[in-house]
Amino acid sequence: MKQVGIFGKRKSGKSALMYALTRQKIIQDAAFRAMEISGVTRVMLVDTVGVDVEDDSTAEKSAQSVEVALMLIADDSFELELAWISKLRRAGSSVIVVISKADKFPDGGKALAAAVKEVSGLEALCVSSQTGAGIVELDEEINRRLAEE
Ligand SMILES: Nc1nc2c(ncn2[C@@H]2O[C@H](COP(=O)(O)OP(=O)(O)OP(=O)(O)O)[C@@H](O)[C@H]2O)c(=O)[nH]1
Ligand SMILES: [Mg+2]
Repeated sequence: MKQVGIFGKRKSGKSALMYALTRQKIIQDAAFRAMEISGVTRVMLVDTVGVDVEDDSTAEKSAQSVEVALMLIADDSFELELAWISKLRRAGSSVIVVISKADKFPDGGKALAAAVKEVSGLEALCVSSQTGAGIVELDEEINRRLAEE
């Protein structure tokens, strides 16, 4: 089964995002009954320990096995995240950059996404697990990346 890993620092919102994505799937599948089984069993979402923990070997291990990786960025110090993005790509993962807890920013995370783009050239999706903003778009992007794999 294909795996989608959720990476980010401690308390960046990884587990909340996993729950929001799962809930989104369940709601969708309730509406499209025919898709129910394939939709639910098609991918495995993998929650990980923070990339900023002292012993990040379990995150390293996950990095080797996921087809698609979400890298959460929750504030404007994101050097470690950029280093992990390179690492994930070298391991063969397709990386989606996520501005996490977007509801906490007055502009919905747009300025932070622009800063990430300026430094790395990467487009980030602004997502809030709390309000649900961007969850559908993220779900669609994950599916696009999985289709490319
Ligand atoms: N405002 C806001 N708070 C959030 C959001 N997502 C998570 N949080 C809060 O941020 C804190 C950390 O969220 P978690 O989902 O546990 O983060 P985590 O990355 O799994 O944390 P660890 O597993 O401890 O590394 C909690 O207090 C959440 O309620 C969000 O989208 N918006
Ligand atoms: Mg967690």
